[in-house]
Amino acid sequence: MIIEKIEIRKIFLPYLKPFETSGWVEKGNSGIIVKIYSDGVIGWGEAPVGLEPFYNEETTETAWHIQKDFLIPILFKNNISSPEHLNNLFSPIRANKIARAGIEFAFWDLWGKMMNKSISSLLGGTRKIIEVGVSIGIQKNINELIKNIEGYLDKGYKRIKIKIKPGYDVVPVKAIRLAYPDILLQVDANSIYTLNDALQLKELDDFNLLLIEQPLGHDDIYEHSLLQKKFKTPLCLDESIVSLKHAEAAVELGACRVINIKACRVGGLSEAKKIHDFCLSKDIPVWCGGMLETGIGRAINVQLASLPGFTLPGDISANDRYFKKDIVLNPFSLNADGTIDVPQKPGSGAEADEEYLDSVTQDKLLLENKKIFTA
Ligand code: OSB
Ligand code: MG
Repeated sequence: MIIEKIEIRKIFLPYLKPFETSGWVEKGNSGIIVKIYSDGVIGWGEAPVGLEPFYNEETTETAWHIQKDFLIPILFKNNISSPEHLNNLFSPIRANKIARAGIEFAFWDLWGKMMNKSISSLLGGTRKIIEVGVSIGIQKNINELIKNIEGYLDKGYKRIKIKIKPGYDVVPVKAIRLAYPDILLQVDANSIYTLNDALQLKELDDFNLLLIEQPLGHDDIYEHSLLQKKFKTPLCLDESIVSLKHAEAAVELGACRVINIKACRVGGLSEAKKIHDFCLSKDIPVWCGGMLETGIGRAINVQLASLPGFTLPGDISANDRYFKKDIVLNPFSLNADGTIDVPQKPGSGAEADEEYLDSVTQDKLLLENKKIFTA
């Protein structure tokens, strides 16, 4: 398959409210939206990067650079025979997984449309509906947090995740359990703690949490294995798992009992599928994480979460939990039972709202494949 043209754009799509984690605040989606053209068909992808390198090392600017100067030239130089082939072509580029994934997602969408199959069916998905939850940022105070949770439970969300940090961990969890003894509840620390804090964290072990996500270093596996031994609650790794190799190391070392799979964090859907298959073979439950994506990236996550090993609810909420208006014409809505339907049409299922997309675009670059005109 020859890619004839590719368009990348930086967007800014404000969130309903700023999203605060243990280490940073995001006011809106500052990702890169990718549009690729081949033989009259168009594929859409999103690299969900932020303005600052606080989740991982990537930013909007680094992803733009890697895509423009390295990934797109590779795309134009080759006749790409499959998503796996694309993955092999991109593999000499170290790290920069979200930049890679943005293009890989667009290729999968295009590939699905050409094959006339949903990404879910191409990956071996088995679910037509997926269970989802909501991830709630750090709030001003506990009252505000409980009010937020109440609102989401009223809407039908069945699983709540809260962000925690030192000084805002045991107290909010205790308050939630007092108000809602039985809801599915989990916490995410985004790498803020050290092994020395473990004793304080140990209190979290008594609240029947589904899991504790990424308590220690963003690049650590070993110390998590020491911590997991002290906890009955499963630890779950997010930031630390950037490839299948990392997933294998983490599981073999006992660093976690659950893995959060974000296709963007591992370079795309092909690698995500390999991690899923490995975890399924080891009885490690996985769930689909999120990066506050627009409807374009969200559609990719929904397709991935249809695979059989995704047995825990994902951080995939309906579009209206994030944005007043999204850049797609067909946003997801939440079913009354806390699920979302998996689109069955070819590709990711997302339909871009190009007019609105234009209005939130900060910078745009259209590159044409000169090779096809000289061939
Ligand atoms: O660590 O899971 C995370 C958002 C941005 C960056 C990292 C994370 C998150 C979330 C939100 O928790 C998940 C979502 O609703 O998309
Ligand atoms: Mg996380």
